[in-house]
Amino acid sequence: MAVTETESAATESFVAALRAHSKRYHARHPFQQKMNEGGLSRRQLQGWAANRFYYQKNLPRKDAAVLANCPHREVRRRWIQRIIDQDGTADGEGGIEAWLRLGEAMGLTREEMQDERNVVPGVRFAVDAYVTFARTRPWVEAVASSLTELFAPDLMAERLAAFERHYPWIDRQGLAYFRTRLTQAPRDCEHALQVVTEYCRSPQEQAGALAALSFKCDVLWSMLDAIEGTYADR
Ligand code: AHQ
Repeated sequence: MAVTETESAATESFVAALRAHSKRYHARHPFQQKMNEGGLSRRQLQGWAANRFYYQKNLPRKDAAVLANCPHREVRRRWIQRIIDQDGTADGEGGIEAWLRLGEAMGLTREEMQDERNVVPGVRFAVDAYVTFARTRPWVEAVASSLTELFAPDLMAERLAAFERHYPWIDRQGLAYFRTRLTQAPRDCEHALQVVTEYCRSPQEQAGALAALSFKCDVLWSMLDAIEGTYADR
Protein backbone atom coordinates (compact mmCIF):
# COMPACT_ATOMS: atom_id res chain seq x y z
CA MET A 1 0.00 0.00 0.00
CA ALA A 2 1.51 3.43 -0.90
CA VAL A 3 2.47 5.40 2.18
CA THR A 4 1.46 9.06 2.00
CA GLU A 5 3.55 11.94 3.35
CA THR A 6 1.09 12.29 6.23
CA GLU A 7 1.25 8.61 7.08
CA SER A 8 5.06 8.55 7.10
CA ALA A 9 5.11 11.65 9.31
CA ALA A 10 2.61 9.97 11.63
CA THR A 11 4.78 6.84 11.75
CA GLU A 12 7.88 8.90 12.53
CA SER A 13 6.19 10.62 15.46
CA PHE A 14 4.83 7.26 16.66
CA VAL A 15 8.33 5.74 16.62
CA ALA A 16 9.71 8.82 18.36
CA ALA A 17 7.05 8.41 21.08
CA LEU A 18 8.05 4.75 21.50
CA ARG A 19 11.73 5.67 21.73
CA ALA A 20 10.96 8.40 24.29
CA HIS A 21 10.27 5.62 26.80
CA SER A 22 14.05 5.28 27.21
CA LYS A 23 13.64 7.81 30.01
CA ARG A 24 11.73 5.19 31.99
CA TYR A 25 13.90 2.22 31.10
CA HIS A 26 15.36 0.30 34.03
CA ALA A 27 18.90 1.24 32.95
CA ARG A 28 18.16 4.42 34.93
CA HIS A 29 17.04 2.59 38.05
CA PRO A 30 19.31 3.32 41.07
CA PHE A 31 19.94 -0.43 41.59
CA GLN A 32 21.07 -0.90 37.97
CA GLN A 33 23.21 2.23 38.16
CA LYS A 34 24.79 1.02 41.40
CA MET A 35 25.53 -2.31 39.66
CA ASN A 36 27.21 -0.51 36.77
CA GLU A 37 29.30 1.58 39.20
CA GLY A 38 30.55 -1.55 40.99
CA GLY A 39 28.55 -0.76 44.10
CA LEU A 40 26.73 -4.05 44.61
CA SER A 41 27.75 -6.75 47.07
CA ARG A 42 28.08 -10.41 46.10
CA ARG A 43 24.79 -11.09 47.93
CA GLN A 44 22.96 -8.30 46.09
CA LEU A 45 24.19 -9.58 42.72
CA GLN A 46 23.13 -13.11 43.66
CA GLY A 47 19.69 -11.82 44.67
CA TRP A 48 19.39 -9.98 41.36
CA ALA A 49 20.45 -13.01 39.29
CA ALA A 50 18.11 -15.39 41.15
CA ASN A 51 15.15 -13.02 40.73
CA ARG A 52 15.92 -12.14 37.13
CA PHE A 53 16.04 -15.90 36.41
CA TYR A 54 12.28 -15.94 37.11
CA TYR A 55 11.86 -13.27 34.37
CA GLN A 56 14.16 -15.12 31.95
CA LYS A 57 12.47 -18.50 32.33
CA ASN A 58 9.05 -16.91 31.73
CA LEU A 59 10.05 -15.20 28.48
CA PRO A 60 9.32 -18.28 26.31
CA ARG A 61 5.84 -18.55 27.83
CA LYS A 62 5.26 -14.85 27.11
CA ASP A 63 6.48 -15.29 23.55
CA ALA A 64 4.38 -18.43 23.09
CA ALA A 65 1.35 -16.33 24.10
CA VAL A 66 2.20 -13.89 21.29
CA LEU A 67 2.41 -16.81 18.84
CA ALA A 68 -0.89 -18.21 20.09
CA ASN A 69 -2.70 -14.89 19.64
CA CYS A 70 -1.05 -13.73 16.40
CA PRO A 71 -2.95 -14.63 13.18
CA HIS A 72 -0.13 -13.68 10.77
CA ARG A 73 2.29 -16.47 9.80
CA GLU A 74 4.93 -14.01 8.52
CA VAL A 75 5.05 -12.54 12.03
CA ARG A 76 4.95 -15.91 13.80
CA ARG A 77 7.76 -17.45 11.71
CA ARG A 78 10.17 -14.75 12.96
CA TRP A 79 8.76 -14.45 16.50
CA ILE A 80 9.28 -18.17 17.17
CA GLN A 81 13.06 -17.58 17.06
CA ARG A 82 12.80 -15.88 20.47
CA ILE A 83 11.63 -19.12 22.05
CA ILE A 84 14.46 -21.06 20.44
CA ASP A 85 16.97 -18.42 21.59
CA GLN A 86 15.90 -18.94 25.21
CA ASP A 87 15.04 -22.65 25.31
CA GLY A 88 17.76 -23.78 22.91
CA THR A 89 17.20 -26.93 20.84
CA ALA A 90 18.98 -29.35 23.23
CA ASP A 91 20.23 -29.61 26.81
CA GLY A 92 23.02 -27.17 27.55
CA GLU A 93 21.85 -24.58 24.99
CA GLY A 94 19.84 -21.35 25.07
CA GLY A 95 19.51 -18.19 27.12
CA ILE A 96 17.86 -19.85 30.12
CA GLU A 97 20.84 -22.23 30.36
CA ALA A 98 23.22 -19.30 29.96
CA TRP A 99 21.47 -17.47 32.80
CA LEU A 100 21.85 -20.53 35.04
CA ARG A 101 25.58 -20.43 34.25
CA LEU A 102 25.64 -16.70 35.11
CA GLY A 103 24.11 -17.54 38.48
CA GLU A 104 26.63 -20.34 39.05
CA ALA A 105 29.46 -17.91 38.22
CA MET A 106 28.07 -15.68 40.99
CA GLY A 107 28.05 -18.58 43.47
CA LEU A 108 24.40 -19.62 43.22
CA THR A 109 23.35 -23.21 42.64
CA ARG A 110 21.18 -24.13 39.65
CA GLU A 111 18.73 -25.69 42.10
CA GLU A 112 18.16 -22.50 44.15
CA MET A 113 17.48 -20.56 40.94
CA GLN A 114 15.16 -23.19 39.50
CA ASP A 115 13.17 -23.80 42.69
CA GLU A 116 12.44 -20.04 43.00
CA ARG A 117 13.24 -19.96 46.73
CA ASN A 118 14.80 -16.47 46.34
CA VAL A 119 12.07 -14.94 44.15
CA VAL A 120 10.58 -11.97 46.02
CA PRO A 121 6.82 -11.19 45.79
CA GLY A 122 7.27 -7.97 43.80
CA VAL A 123 9.30 -9.77 41.14
CA ARG A 124 6.83 -12.63 40.92
CA PHE A 125 3.91 -10.22 40.59
CA ALA A 126 5.64 -8.14 37.89
CA VAL A 127 6.73 -11.15 35.81
CA ASP A 128 3.36 -12.89 36.13
CA ALA A 129 1.66 -9.61 35.11
CA TYR A 130 3.87 -9.52 31.99
CA VAL A 131 2.94 -13.10 30.99
CA THR A 132 -0.76 -12.41 31.68
CA PHE A 133 -0.52 -9.19 29.63
CA ALA A 134 0.79 -11.18 26.64
CA ARG A 135 -1.94 -13.78 27.05
CA THR A 136 -4.86 -11.36 27.42
CA ARG A 137 -4.07 -8.17 25.46
CA PRO A 138 -4.19 -7.86 21.63
CA TRP A 139 -1.15 -9.67 20.20
CA VAL A 140 0.35 -6.47 18.73
CA GLU A 141 0.33 -4.82 22.18
CA ALA A 142 2.37 -7.75 23.51
CA VAL A 143 4.78 -7.19 20.59
CA ALA A 144 4.96 -3.47 21.52
CA SER A 145 5.72 -4.34 25.15
CA SER A 146 8.92 -6.10 24.04
CA LEU A 147 10.24 -2.80 22.62
CA THR A 148 12.01 -2.02 25.89
CA GLU A 149 14.75 -3.91 24.07
CA LEU A 150 15.26 -0.82 21.90
CA PHE A 151 17.23 0.41 24.90
CA ALA A 152 18.85 -2.91 25.91
CA PRO A 153 22.04 -3.01 23.78
CA ASP A 154 23.54 0.07 25.46
CA LEU A 155 22.67 -1.39 28.86
CA MET A 156 24.13 -4.80 27.97
CA ALA A 157 27.40 -3.21 26.84
CA GLU A 158 27.57 -1.06 29.99
CA ARG A 159 26.74 -4.02 32.22
CA LEU A 160 29.32 -6.27 30.56
CA ALA A 161 32.02 -3.62 31.01
CA ALA A 162 30.95 -3.10 34.64
CA PHE A 163 31.08 -6.82 35.46
CA GLU A 164 34.50 -7.20 33.88
CA ARG A 165 35.84 -4.11 35.68
CA HIS A 166 34.19 -4.22 39.10
CA TYR A 167 33.35 -7.86 39.75
CA PRO A 168 36.48 -9.86 38.83
CA TRP A 169 35.32 -12.70 41.08
CA ILE A 170 32.64 -13.57 38.51
CA ASP A 171 34.05 -16.04 35.98
CA ARG A 172 34.00 -14.36 32.53
CA GLN A 173 32.36 -17.46 31.05
CA GLY A 174 29.30 -16.62 33.12
CA LEU A 175 28.78 -13.37 31.16
CA ALA A 176 28.08 -15.13 27.85
CA TYR A 177 24.36 -14.39 28.07
CA PHE A 178 24.87 -10.63 27.86
CA ARG A 179 27.14 -11.04 24.84
CA THR A 180 24.43 -12.98 22.97
CA ARG A 181 21.93 -10.20 23.73
CA LEU A 182 24.21 -7.64 22.07
CA THR A 183 23.20 -9.16 18.73
CA GLN A 184 19.86 -10.82 19.54
CA ALA A 185 18.25 -7.70 21.10
CA PRO A 186 18.80 -5.40 18.07
CA ARG A 187 17.57 -8.16 15.71
CA ASP A 188 14.48 -8.73 17.85
CA CYS A 189 13.50 -5.12 18.36
CA GLU A 190 14.05 -4.30 14.68
CA HIS A 191 11.42 -6.94 13.92
CA ALA A 192 9.11 -5.81 16.74
CA LEU A 193 9.32 -2.17 15.55
CA GLN A 194 8.53 -3.19 11.96
CA VAL A 195 5.52 -5.22 13.16
CA VAL A 196 4.20 -2.48 15.47
CA THR A 197 4.50 0.27 12.81
CA GLU A 198 2.86 -2.00 10.23
CA TYR A 199 -0.08 -3.14 12.40
CA CYS A 200 -0.65 -0.05 14.57
CA ARG A 201 -1.97 2.55 12.11
CA SER A 202 -4.91 4.24 13.88
CA PRO A 203 -4.41 6.67 16.78
CA GLN A 204 -6.17 4.15 19.05
CA GLU A 205 -3.86 1.32 18.00
CA GLN A 206 -0.78 3.52 18.46
CA ALA A 207 -2.01 4.64 21.88
CA GLY A 208 -2.41 0.96 22.83
CA ALA A 209 1.15 0.22 21.75
CA LEU A 210 2.50 3.18 23.73
CA ALA A 211 0.54 2.08 26.81
CA ALA A 212 1.94 -1.45 26.40
CA LEU A 213 5.52 -0.15 26.33
CA SER A 214 4.82 2.05 29.34
CA PHE A 215 3.43 -0.98 31.20
CA LYS A 216 6.58 -2.98 30.38
CA CYS A 217 8.82 -0.18 31.65
CA ASP A 218 6.89 -0.46 34.92
CA VAL A 219 7.37 -4.26 34.93
CA LEU A 220 11.16 -3.92 34.71
CA TRP A 221 11.32 -0.95 37.10
CA SER A 222 9.18 -2.59 39.77
CA MET A 223 11.33 -5.75 39.61
CA LEU A 224 14.38 -3.69 40.54
CA ASP A 225 12.40 -1.85 43.25
CA ALA A 226 11.55 -5.21 44.84
CA ILE A 227 15.10 -6.57 44.50
CA GLU A 228 16.67 -3.34 45.81
CA GLY A 229 14.31 -3.30 48.81
CA THR A 230 14.92 -6.94 49.70
CA TYR A 231 18.72 -6.79 49.47
CA ALA A 232 19.14 -3.16 50.59
CA ASP A 233 21.63 -3.79 53.37
CA ARG A 234 22.91 -7.22 52.44
O1 AHQ B 1 17.54 -10.88 28.31
C1 AHQ B 1 16.44 -10.15 27.96
C2 AHQ B 1 15.55 -10.63 27.01
O2 AHQ B 1 15.77 -11.81 26.42
C3 AHQ B 1 14.43 -9.86 26.70
C4 AHQ B 1 13.33 -10.14 25.75
C5 AHQ B 1 12.56 -8.86 25.73
C6 AHQ B 1 11.07 -9.05 25.87
O3 AHQ B 1 10.52 -9.85 25.09
O4 AHQ B 1 10.44 -8.36 26.70
N1 AHQ B 1 13.08 -8.07 26.83
C7 AHQ B 1 14.22 -8.64 27.30
C8 AHQ B 1 15.10 -8.14 28.25
C9 AHQ B 1 16.24 -8.92 28.58
N2 AHQ B 1 17.19 -8.50 29.47
C10 AHQ B 1 16.92 -7.35 30.30
C11 AHQ B 1 18.20 -6.90 31.02
O5 AHQ B 1 18.24 -5.79 31.56
O6 AHQ B 1 19.11 -7.75 31.06
C12 AHQ B 1 16.25 -6.28 29.49
C13 AHQ B 1 14.89 -6.85 29.00
C14 AHQ B 1 14.15 -5.79 28.25
O7 AHQ B 1 14.79 -4.79 27.81
O8 AHQ B 1 12.91 -5.89 28.14
